[in-house]
Amino acid sequence: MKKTQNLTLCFLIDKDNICLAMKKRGFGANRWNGVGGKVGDKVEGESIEEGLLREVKEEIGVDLKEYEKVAEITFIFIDNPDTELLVHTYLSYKWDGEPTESEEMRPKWFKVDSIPYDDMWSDDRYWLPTVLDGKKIKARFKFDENEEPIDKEIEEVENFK
Ligand code: 6U4
Repeated sequence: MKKTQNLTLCFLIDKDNICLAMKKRGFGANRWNGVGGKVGDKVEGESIEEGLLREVKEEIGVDLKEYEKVAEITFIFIDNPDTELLVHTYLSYKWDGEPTESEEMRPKWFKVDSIPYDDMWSDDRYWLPTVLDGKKIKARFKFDENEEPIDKEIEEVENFK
């Protein structure tokens, strides 16, 4: 039976700057990424949005005030074919507080035209520019044992159901 694990991912945007965070430990360590994590793991029964707000606060210490869902991305790993990761991805333009380092993440602002794709998950270059351009997408990536995408599908959508 296929299992789906819901996760969240959020990028703060301030004019032409984007906040990325260096993952200091665990899954995806040593890469720049948005912030987020598993939904329902630490807090049973939480909604996707509750999970989003909780993880952003835990990882970089900010309270999101306005955010918009921009992507739903499914990741499948060839060595773990029975579990799909479903990553609910958001952009936020309004929050309280300053991004601050935690045990898990070290945030840093980058110009949107110099995003360090070589030091990020290898799928990001295929979809992040599109969502930063104001579009919404659904995508699906399959990774090989080296976490390189061997299959990708990306479609633009009007909205999410
Ligand atoms: P723990 O360590 O259990 O507290 P948690 O913060 O709940 O972990 P974690 O670290 O597994 O969850 O979250 C992974 C984060 O990485 C989520 O924000 C989703 C994101 N992510 C996973 N695969 C990704 C990929 N291929 N590309 C990408 N982000 C990915 O851009």
